[in-house]
Amino acid sequence: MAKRSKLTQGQQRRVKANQAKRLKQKDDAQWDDAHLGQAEEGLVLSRFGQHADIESAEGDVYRLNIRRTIGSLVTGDKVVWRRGSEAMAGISGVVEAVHERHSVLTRPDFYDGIKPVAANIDQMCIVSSVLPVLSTHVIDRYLVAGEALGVESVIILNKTDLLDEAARESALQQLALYKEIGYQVLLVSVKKGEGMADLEALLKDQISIFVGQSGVGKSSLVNRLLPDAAAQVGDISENSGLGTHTTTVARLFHFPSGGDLIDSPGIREFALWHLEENVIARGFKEFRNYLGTCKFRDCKHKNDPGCALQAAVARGEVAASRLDSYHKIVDSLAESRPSFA
Ligand SMILES: Nc1nc2c(ncn2[C@@H]2O[C@H](COP(=O)(O)OP(=O)(O)OP(=O)(O)O)[C@@H](O)[C@H]2O)c(=O)[nH]1
Ligand SMILES: [Mg+2]
Ligand SMILES: [Zn+2]
Repeated sequence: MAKRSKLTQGQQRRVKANQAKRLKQKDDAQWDDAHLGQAEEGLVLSRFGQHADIESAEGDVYRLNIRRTIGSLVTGDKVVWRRGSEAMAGISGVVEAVHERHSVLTRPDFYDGIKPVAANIDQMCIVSSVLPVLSTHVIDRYLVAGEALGVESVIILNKTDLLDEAARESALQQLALYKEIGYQVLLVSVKKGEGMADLEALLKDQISIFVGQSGVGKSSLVNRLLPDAAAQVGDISENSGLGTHTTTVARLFHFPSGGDLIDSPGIREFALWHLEENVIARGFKEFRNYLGTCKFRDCKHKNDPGCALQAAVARGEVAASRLDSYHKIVDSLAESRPSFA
């Protein structure tokens, strides 16, 4: 389901060089085929470089090597693995193959090209907070990624305990737009417990991922929902008011009553340069009725005569802020796409 990559030649060269470097790194535990047990099914909880924590069918967790032949493996992948006759250097066996995924969330990375973040997700929870500011542009970027992926997106505003009445009113006003477009919006507070029952109900029996900028409280939410999770929680920088990138790899947790939750590392800028312009436009759900009805086929939806989207904004059917956001994303494509060809 992931879009095919659109990388410059220079980017492709850099990615290849980086992969080649990785392949040269030596295995620290290797078994002959004779010392490996039968194939077993497993679920990837977390991946660290050439190792992954896999949950067996019995619910036990093992740290395993990943066969070099495996192209990509991320949290949420279903895999086939084999147990080593004995654990070596804390490694209990080898992941041999990855089952087909029904979805994979990807993001472009300067050094690694298109990077998968997590697989087999049903639902993306975009966590935001009011500190330093509530950014609807950041929300829009994640919504585009979610639409491109074809999964449900939910907007979660955390840290409502920091809002006085006026600030809460203004946040609600900003988010009302998203309810109109058709997204669920939840106001929560890890500190005060607001909205936690609703959030729990929303996550039940789904495979969900928490995404959002560093410091918005993704891991804090995980710990509140699943007290045994013991996810690491970081500080907010006093200078910038931004998070300090505490979570470094995605990790999957189970709800005792059904459903999985993936905590993911905060990303400062969720780049979208791996997506085509028309995919980005369709990522703005409410634009879809108008796309293809502009006077000119190559309409940029700016000052072009006969632009159906501009007309929809003028009639109040589409929010000007969303069209602005669209243009900001499209304008940023050229800048953020690395070009060292
Ligand atoms: N006031 C308040 N602070 C909160 C709330 N939830 C989380 N925090 C604080 O926000 C800070 C960052 O929390 P984390 O859970 O580490 O944030 P994160 O989104 O996981 O960040 P990364 O792992 O860096 O992506 C911590 O100091 C938390 O105590 C809340 O509801 N209210
Ligand atoms: Mg975290
Ligand atoms: Zn147009």
